[in-house]
Amino acid sequence: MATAEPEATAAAHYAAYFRRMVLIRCFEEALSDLFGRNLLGGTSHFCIGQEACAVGVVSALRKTDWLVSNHRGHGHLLARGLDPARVMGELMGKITGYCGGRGGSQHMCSMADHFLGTNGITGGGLPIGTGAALALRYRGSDDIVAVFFGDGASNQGTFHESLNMAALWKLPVLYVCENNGYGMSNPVSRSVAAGGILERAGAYGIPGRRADGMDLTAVLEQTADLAAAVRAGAGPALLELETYRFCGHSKNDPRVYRSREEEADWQHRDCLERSAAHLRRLGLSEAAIEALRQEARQTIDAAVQAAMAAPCGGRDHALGGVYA
Ligand SMILES: Cc1ncc(C[n+]2csc(CCOP(=O)(O)OP(=O)(O)O)c2C)c(N)n1
Ligand SMILES: [Mg+2]
Repeated sequence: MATAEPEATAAAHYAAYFRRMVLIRCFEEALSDLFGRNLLGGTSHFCIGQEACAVGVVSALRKTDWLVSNHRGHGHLLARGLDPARVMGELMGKITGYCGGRGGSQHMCSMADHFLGTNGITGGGLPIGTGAALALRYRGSDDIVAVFFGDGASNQGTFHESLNMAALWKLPVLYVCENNGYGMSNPVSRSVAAGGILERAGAYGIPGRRADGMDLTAVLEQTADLAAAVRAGAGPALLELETYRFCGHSKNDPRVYRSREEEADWQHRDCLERSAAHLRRLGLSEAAIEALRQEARQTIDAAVQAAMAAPCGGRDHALGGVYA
């Protein structure tokens, strides 16, 4: 981070970030297990491998800054501090879920947490976040918006339209691309022209950075720098995070479009392992690190139990909030 912290404080902060990343991974592993046992229907997009992106970006922002997510959004929700039992409840269609179980994985929002929603439409969050930034400007707020999207979404028209307007109007929005190398089975090398996502921002005069999305410290630092400039009125910025999803695109993806060797290379860069090593350097014992992992696992176990025990809404509940 920009300001130097005393060592004990730095270790405590970093331990909290690490615990949050483990929490996200445990959540996704629990989901995978529930799907495997047919206790959950439909599908889901796991963010295993990308946890440092969610936790690094969200932790470097204020709690009052607004977030917009995409279809791979569980990490973003949990990084903001939403209750895992209620996120799980939403996935199970329970009334305890953040949208009463009506939205599920890809349509989950919490206005109280300044979270404007996950989104199943590729690139759909970009104009939402850009519009929210315009609204903040009208209100005279110094909060900003961060929009998460993928490399595939940068090929959508919404990406270009949003960046164009945000640049023209100098809107307080930070575009965060989690470049995990693929949009479904399509590699970036075959789908993204102009060099990369960062270069595309440059075409609109939008400044940005490219950072190692597997390195929590790098994500924290780059986000803090860019967010400070956006907040100060410099206009939009873009952060491209190089990352990888260790899992398939969604629940049933045999991953025939990439090699096991490539996956192993990225596994060696696992953000959880690297963060654990950093915690050791900061003086945490192996037992203390294991306790953080254990605590996260227990929280997720309890969240699954609570979500499973919660009721589903009836017919009237399902129609609640329908106005037309
Ligand atoms: C408008 C639209 N087109 C296609 C899809 C199908 N789809 C779902 S996810 C996805 C790939 C998105 O890739 P990327 O933006 O890189 O995100 P990632 O899945 O890699 O996190 C596609 C094409 C969709 N949901 N919406
Ligand atoms: Mg992608």
